[in-house]
Amino acid sequence: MKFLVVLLSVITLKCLVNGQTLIATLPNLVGEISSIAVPAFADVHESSDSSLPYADRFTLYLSTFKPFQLKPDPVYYLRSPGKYLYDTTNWPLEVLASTALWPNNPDLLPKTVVPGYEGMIQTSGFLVPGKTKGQLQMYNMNAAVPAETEINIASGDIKDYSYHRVVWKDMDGDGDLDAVTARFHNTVEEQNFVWLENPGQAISGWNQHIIYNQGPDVHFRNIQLNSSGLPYDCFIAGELWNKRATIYCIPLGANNGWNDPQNIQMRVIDDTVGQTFDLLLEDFDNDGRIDFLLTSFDDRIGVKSGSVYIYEIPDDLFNGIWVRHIIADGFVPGGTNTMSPGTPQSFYPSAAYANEVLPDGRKHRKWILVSGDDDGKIYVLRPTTEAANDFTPYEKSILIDTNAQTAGKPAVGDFDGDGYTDFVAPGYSANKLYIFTYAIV
Ligand SMILES: [Ca+2]
Ligand SMILES: [Ca+2]
Ligand SMILES: [Ca+2]
Ligand SMILES: [Ca+2]
Repeated sequence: MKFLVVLLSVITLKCLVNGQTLIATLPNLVGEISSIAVPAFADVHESSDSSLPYADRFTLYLSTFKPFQLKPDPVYYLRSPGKYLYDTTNWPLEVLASTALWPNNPDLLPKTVVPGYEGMIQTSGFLVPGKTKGQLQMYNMNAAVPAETEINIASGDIKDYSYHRVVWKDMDGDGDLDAVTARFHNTVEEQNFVWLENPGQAISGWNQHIIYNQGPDVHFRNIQLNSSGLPYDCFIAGELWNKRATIYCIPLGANNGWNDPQNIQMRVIDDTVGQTFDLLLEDFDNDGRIDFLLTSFDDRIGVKSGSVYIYEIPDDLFNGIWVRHIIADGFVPGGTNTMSPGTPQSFYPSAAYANEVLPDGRKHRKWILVSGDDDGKIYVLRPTTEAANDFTPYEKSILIDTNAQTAGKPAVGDFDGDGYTDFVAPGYSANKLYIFTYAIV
């Protein structure tokens, strides 16, 4: 009997080990779409209406831009992309609007922000002449013609600003979600970390409140963390123009919150890794502690190479050591005034893999999808171990080489509900969308 139990355990263990090793790192290419020029940032949002059939809950957004064309650039959308996953010959992508100069990521507009609106907020603007006036345009995707619901909540801008991300957060404690964003004017001349005050209705020109000047400019995220046992509300940023990763915190519940500069404690996490770009705040080794993942491009002459880092967040945010690990490197962009890599996103290849319990009772570590941006490739980074406290470099695999200058930012999700993760990956310079799935096709 004892022998049988041991034998069964060995068999079970072997199956699990085999099950893990058998999962392919890369998904299958389902098809390519060539009908959209210069596809840049893709994102898929899920409706709050869970009564909809699964595939109909999702809308795909795709921004495009032409740097040297002095007119607005189209943003496209596709409802229920999962319905078209295996039929890439004729994707019914439609123009949502063509009113933004250099649209960046189409960010989520949750239903709870303003009454009657649910959908997307389109960030825009960049440093290229003619494209410097960005906007924050909200769209109600429940409307029959979403373009008619367009509202620019940043219409009060008195200068040209570039916007890349909106994080929804109640910044004044009145119960509604305000728009927190980072922006820059004329690159190094001015950066603002700012929030726009929700007026409680869908109108343009929200009141603006500066959180911090000459700091966050492009990408940032919000997180609650303890420092020396005390709770803080924090933003961590990759400051592109200052070339530093930073953390800004206030004591949780502090009087006047983020609106009293005296409340803000700021620390430079790292100013030695070049042009810091985008980040994730997640527990990447499943040890119960949030970690900080950063993409950055070392732009020094003779280096010109990008990396993906994970930092361990110390018990003391302001005095402790943020231990840095390189999980992937060697991202080399082509051309000049270019950088690599771009935006990272974490994912599991399937629901079964996400839910699988390992022999020690823990879950699999998440994988990372990262755009190579100006190296023209998109990558999958897979942990080489499931162990906690082990940040040895990840396995770096090329998902797609577009064989052109710049790749875009993919959309990730299970769009058709078959339990397998799907990607819509833009090849910006290649003028192609690549459709992948982890399902066996
Ligand atoms: Ca509020
Ligand atoms: Ca309000
Ligand atoms: Ca961790
Ligand atoms: Ca799927």
